[in-house]
Amino acid sequence: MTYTSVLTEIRGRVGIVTLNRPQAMNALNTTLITELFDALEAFDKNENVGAMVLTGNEKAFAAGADIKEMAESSTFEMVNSNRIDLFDRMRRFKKVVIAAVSGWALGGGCEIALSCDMIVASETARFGQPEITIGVIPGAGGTQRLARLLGKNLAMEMVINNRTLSAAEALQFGLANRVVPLDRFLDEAVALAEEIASRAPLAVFMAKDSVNAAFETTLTEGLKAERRNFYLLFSTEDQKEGMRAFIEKRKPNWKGK
Ligand code: CO8
Repeated sequence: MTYTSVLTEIRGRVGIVTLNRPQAMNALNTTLITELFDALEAFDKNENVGAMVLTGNEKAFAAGADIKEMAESSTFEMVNSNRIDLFDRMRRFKKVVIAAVSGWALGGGCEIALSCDMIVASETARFGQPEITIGVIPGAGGTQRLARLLGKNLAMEMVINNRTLSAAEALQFGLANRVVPLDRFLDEAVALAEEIASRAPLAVFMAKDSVNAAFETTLTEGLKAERRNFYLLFSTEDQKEGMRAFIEKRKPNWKGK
């Protein structure tokens, strides 16, 4: 498939999707959002890919939804456009998606990073939800994910008063997994993804599914979901292989079955 606004590449077992509208700070117009999720979906189904990295450029991961595209839209048009609905596709990916963020991750750009499974940030990364400054609020999960991740007070400040987080603050408050020098942010994210890609695929999927359950349900239901996934893994060849390899003091050879 040929894309106009994203670049795709497979490095080792890692599928990399790069947002590529640098002239507009990777503002998320309909074409970019559609291509971005199509590309991730293709990697999710590709058996040569074990994990994915989503990135932008050094200046901008993404500066939010394309303001020029939606400026004159009515409520009716926004409801009927599928722009925000496209974001829901992020939750269906079975493989881990790591956001490699440098520069601005604002509005919808911050929301995409938040909906990835992990975030590797460069020292220059800056996260924010500036929608309030243009008369709206986050619409693709920002209020919910920031409140869960950072707690009510900081989320309120970010969403209501355009408080941005530096990379160091993002690390301190648990939004970013790690902060690395600017010239290494993509390589570090790819190295982390490569490590994840080398693990038992079904166990990775179950692990991701179980952690995500913590944000969806009560503790009792979450514990049940975890236990079901744990028991289910005993029906896989990889569970037998992993445990036998430990006992036989050798590296496991995962089959993804
Ligand atoms: N939409 C459209 N164009 C943009 C956007 C944007 N979000 N951000 C930057 N651009 C364009 C600029 O208009 C400019 O274009 P031009 O050269 O034609 O004038 C070009 O990118 C370069 O930008 P700047 O000259 O402004 O660059 P600076 O380095 O001075 O500033 C900033 C960079 C700080 C990132 C600044 O551009 C900015 O503040 N951008 C807007 C950030 C923002 O308000 N984002 C929130 C948007 S609303 C949103 O995301 C709602 C999400 C809802 C769910 C998603 C639905 C799809």
